[in-house]
Amino acid sequence: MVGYAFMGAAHSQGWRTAGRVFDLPLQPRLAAICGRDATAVQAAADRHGWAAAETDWRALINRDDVQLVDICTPGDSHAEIAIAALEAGKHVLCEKPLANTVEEAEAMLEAAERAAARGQLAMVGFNYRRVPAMALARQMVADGRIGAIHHVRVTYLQDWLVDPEFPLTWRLEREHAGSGALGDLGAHIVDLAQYVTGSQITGVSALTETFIRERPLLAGSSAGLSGAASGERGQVTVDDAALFTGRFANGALASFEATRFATGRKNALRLELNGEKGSLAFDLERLNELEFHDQTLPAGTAGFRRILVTEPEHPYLEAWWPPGHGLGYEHTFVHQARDLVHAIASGTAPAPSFADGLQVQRVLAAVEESAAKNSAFTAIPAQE
Ligand code: SOE
Repeated sequence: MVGYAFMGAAHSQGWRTAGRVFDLPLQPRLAAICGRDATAVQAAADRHGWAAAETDWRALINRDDVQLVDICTPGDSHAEIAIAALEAGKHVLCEKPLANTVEEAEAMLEAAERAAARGQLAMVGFNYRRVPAMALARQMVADGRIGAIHHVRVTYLQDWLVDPEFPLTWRLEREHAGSGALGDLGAHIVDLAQYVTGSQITGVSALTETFIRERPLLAGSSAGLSGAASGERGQVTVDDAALFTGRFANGALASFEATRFATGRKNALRLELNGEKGSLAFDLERLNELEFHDQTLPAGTAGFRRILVTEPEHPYLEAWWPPGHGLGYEHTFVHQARDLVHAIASGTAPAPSFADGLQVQRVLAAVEESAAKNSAFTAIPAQE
């Protein structure tokens, strides 16, 4: 693994737990973790159960005891590390968004395609696909339970930037993060909406805004999302919020909202689909539930009902607790590890692929292009 902050910790937990909960065809071995600060990376190795610590990612990807490289660094290093790891013969898992630009994502896909010919796999870490209720929603859509979809409504709301004194961490710098709420949160909901509907976004009209343009610089390194502020100030170079409407290839109209300024909303991802035969609604803050309205029932008894997604027949639930004993955020990373191990063992291309990651990147780029032209409709080239 390269990187050991928030996502590194979440992925580490996934790798450590997957083989203890699920019967896996291969056992993940936490060989080595890498970061630039020798003391901090050794502490991360000890805390998360990695056998060794490295301070140079090139040394890590060339280790003989490493077969899979998991990239949990800021977006500006994804392309370089992923391409080098694939060229070094390793499988790759890369945290979302796949890259900071469409060009980088294209180069990563090319490297992944060359590596696939040698039997190597590459996957993007869109972990919310692995919420059981989201996998169930996708199945229900594919089974025709809500029929043709008319509306896709998705929001991802957080509030950790509303304080103007919150320091200028890497997530607020374009050169490191690529974009702001758009790439960090918008990437998730674009991927999730395309995953659940099984259809792609073909164009968008967007607005973005940076509400606070100057913030205190970081005094040292960041921890989690935040860090200590210094006396100096610097420019915020990414969006704080992105709103966009879109069209799907299946004919649906969609609306998306991604913001870090929704006071009181901590990690509020909501998705609602309205189809000719019914609707589905999901709220990440109640992630063991999926709401379903069946329009084919008599009007007098129809209406949203809550499916408690904790039955052994539900996706991923066969190995967990008895019905009603719910899961949380961290389990999505366990499921991600499980799915990738199965893909590696069977030699099957995993999803979301780098092609899926590139498609999301194209949507993000179209959002920025549209916002720069005051919400002009911006088409997205179709992709296999
Ligand atoms: C911060 O906004 C963040 O940690 C994202 O970077 C993650 O991808 C998301 O899962 C939770 O919020």
